[in-house]
Amino acid sequence: MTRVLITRRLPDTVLQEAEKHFEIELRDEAAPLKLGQMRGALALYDGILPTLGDLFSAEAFAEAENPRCKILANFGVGYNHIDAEAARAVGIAVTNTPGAVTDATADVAMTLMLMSARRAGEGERLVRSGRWTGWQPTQMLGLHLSGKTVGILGMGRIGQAIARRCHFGFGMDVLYANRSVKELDFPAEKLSPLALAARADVVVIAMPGGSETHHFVGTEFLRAMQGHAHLVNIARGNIVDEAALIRVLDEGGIAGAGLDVYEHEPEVPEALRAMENVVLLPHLGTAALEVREAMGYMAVENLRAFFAGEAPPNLVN
Ligand code: 8YV
Repeated sequence: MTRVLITRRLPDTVLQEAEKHFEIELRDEAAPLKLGQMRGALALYDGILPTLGDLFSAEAFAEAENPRCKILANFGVGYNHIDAEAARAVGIAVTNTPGAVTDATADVAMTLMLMSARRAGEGERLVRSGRWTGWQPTQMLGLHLSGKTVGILGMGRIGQAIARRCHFGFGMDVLYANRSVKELDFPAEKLSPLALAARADVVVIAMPGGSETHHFVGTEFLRAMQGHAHLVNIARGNIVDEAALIRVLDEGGIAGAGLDVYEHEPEVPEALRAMENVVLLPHLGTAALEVREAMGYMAVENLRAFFAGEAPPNLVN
């Protein structure tokens, strides 16, 4: 029987589905796999279903010559924690779960956009503190989103879902920066990242993580943004140079930020946590039961197809 390691507790329905096809080993621990455990797992299991945090770097594969493991079926669309090329070099396929995460992640982008622009986190803290003294005509005025301009970095599935919400739901103009021009079913203007930064009232990061986009949003980009503008990141933390973000927020270079992801999760710099104009969520992008189930089913289907000798639907390497 094919042995598969699942590195974290997934919804029961997903585990039941996986058990129909494989002999499952469920690692029921909160912490991601450590390097030694990864190397052991590559030797012991035919397939692994890893999650965010399981850092399969080139080092993890370095000692694996012809490993027993032939596939890493990642739970999630972002697989920048897996060195897919190093995996391929030792004969391991890598798959992900695109599509399943799109709408939920776009919804969290809108949540952060609204919370940051309309100062919802700050307002909630005021009420909770018991220090709210009552409605005032000029109290806690935020940025009105209707008719404003959103600039989206990365116009893949999630970027497009965010753009649709902004355009059809909020009547916003859409700018985007992307390597290629996209055929879109809504109006949107493609610009260079810096031109986008200068014109957008809200910038949303929706590009893939990884070494190519490391610190893509740094001092130059942030200083190009308008003083009343907000930054939202639902992609990967290290796309933003967090130290630069703190500096530019401190200088008043932008009005606020809404973040779901961080450079060194779960560490969030004290300076960010202390800022009233920053909304901080604990990587909630796909955190809804049916979404996690859909992601799990996709990962299991990738494993099933692979071991049945078919091409896994979401092969990335
Ligand atoms: C997932 C994500 O929850 O799909 C992704 O890339 O960032 C998340 O929302 C996470 O990756 C689970 O492994």
